[in-house]
Amino acid sequence: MDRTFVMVKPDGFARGLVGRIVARFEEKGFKLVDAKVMQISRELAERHYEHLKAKPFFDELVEFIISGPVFAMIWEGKDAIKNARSLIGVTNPSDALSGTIRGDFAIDVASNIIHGSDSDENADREIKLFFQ
Ligand code: IDP
Ligand code: MG
Repeated sequence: MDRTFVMVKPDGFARGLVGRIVARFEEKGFKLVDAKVMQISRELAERHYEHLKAKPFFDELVEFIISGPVFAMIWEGKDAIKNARSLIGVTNPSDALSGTIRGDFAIDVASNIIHGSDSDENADREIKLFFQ
């Protein structure tokens, strides 16, 4: 079974969306492997998003992700990375379909409430970064 890293970002946590997001993953058929509330350090944020360092929004992204508690999770299931990304919806909530988490709960790309790993390599890397 594949595993993926998913995280409710500070906006989703502050809005009380953790329970509904966890329910969607359970309803889809994923198995919860591990989860925790945590405050991300600046160093961890910069490592997590290091592939985006050249982007104009990088500083804003780091400030946002360390601005409050997040809910970090490991989910297990068939094609976990692909299935989780389908549940989450595309990056910009304006383009995300209704029925997806970003489509239903978010309106702005800078605060799109949830992260999901985008490849096997990044899932492994992110699980190690956040859970070891
Ligand atoms: P993803 O979260 O859908 O995988 P990435 O391209 O990995 O999208 O970008 C990471 C995060 O950076 C996004 O979830 C979003 O919060 C933020 N982001 C992406 N594009 C922009 C932008 O144009 N302005 C502000 N933030 C952005
Ligand atoms: Mg990404």
